Amino acid sequence: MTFLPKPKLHHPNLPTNELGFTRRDYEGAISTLCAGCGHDSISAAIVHACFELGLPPHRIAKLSGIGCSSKTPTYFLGNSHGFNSVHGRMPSVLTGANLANRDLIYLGVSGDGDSASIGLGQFAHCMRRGVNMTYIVENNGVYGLTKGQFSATADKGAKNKRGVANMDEPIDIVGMALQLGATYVGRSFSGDKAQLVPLIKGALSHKGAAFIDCISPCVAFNNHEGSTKSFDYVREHNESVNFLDVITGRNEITVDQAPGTVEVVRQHDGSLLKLRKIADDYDPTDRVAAMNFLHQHAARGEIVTGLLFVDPEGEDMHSYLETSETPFNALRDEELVPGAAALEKLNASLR
Ligand SMILES: Cc1ncc(C[n+]2csc(CCOP(=O)(O)OP(=O)(O)O)c2C)c(N)n1
Ligand code: SF4
Ligand SMILES: [Mg+2]
Repeated sequence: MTFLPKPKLHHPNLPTNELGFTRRDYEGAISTLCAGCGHDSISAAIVHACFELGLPPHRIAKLSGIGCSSKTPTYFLGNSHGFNSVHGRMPSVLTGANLANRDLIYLGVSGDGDSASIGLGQFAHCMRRGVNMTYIVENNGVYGLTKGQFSATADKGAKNKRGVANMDEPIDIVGMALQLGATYVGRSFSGDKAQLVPLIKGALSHKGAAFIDCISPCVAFNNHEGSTKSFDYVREHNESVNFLDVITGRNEITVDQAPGTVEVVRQHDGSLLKLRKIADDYDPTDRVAAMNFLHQHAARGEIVTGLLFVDPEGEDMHSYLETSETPFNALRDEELVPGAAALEKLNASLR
């Protein structure tokens, strides 16, 4: 069985957000993933982020591909729109939905196999087109659903459960997202909720392509010694560049840390990203420097996490394409079918 509804009952005094919703209103069905799977922690972080941001669940559209990671939208945001697409095809389905209705908040959830193996082309084009979305890859370095084969993000030399080493070079999807023009790029770890929740909140508030690579250990097939995606390995090699706090609304904030250690970035929607620096030399608004930093640390075997790059003035696909501001489902017949005279005029302009 893959669908277990949660009982509707909850404590009457659960805290509510500005819309009057409790956290339960952002949950989904009971998870059927393996106990301890990193993906379940990411689902919990998504629920937490959407609750704290006070997002109306019916304004969110969650889309995914195929894999254990892509099953997770069933386990969060049960009152939102959902579409479980084909393996590696979430980005194009989401792009189409976004073109037809720019008013929804788009959340794409995928796996490392779904995005870096079969769906690599889809991932790349969605980033370079600046589709307004939050794109989360739940990265465990294996195809969990099909019993643990190495995916394209597995590190060279990493060993599988039987001790066989992966001999292919890994694809660094964070490096790719930076190079391809994503305007919000972060990496986190499913075991670090304090880092992951604000990172997701910042991404959901961002206008443009927001990408989060979240290392999410597969306890069934890739959590042993010799793996570079296990809980122990990631904890030991995690190099966080900053600590993020997201403040919504347009109120002034007070900066309580020593000058020079806190950076405040105002996003398009007025939300503020308050970044407490951990690495002194790290500038999250310099794309090229972020790429260099990432590669230098990767060569040392370190996994760099935090908000790695943000362009708060980033544009999205709609501004380049000058598409309809009104969702197609709200357009009237005469706007959708402008008639023979309009068609004739258009054809004449192309002759
Ligand atoms: C076109 C197609 N090819 C192959 C498969 C088999 N398949 C299902 S899930 C999967 C890999 C999933 O890996 P990932 O995206 O990393 O998700 P995880 O299960 O690790 O979370 C594969 C190869 C499929 N469903 N469809
Ligand atoms: S097989 Fe791995 S990825 Fe899939 S649910 Fe189990 S632990 Fe998670
Ligand atoms: Mg995987």
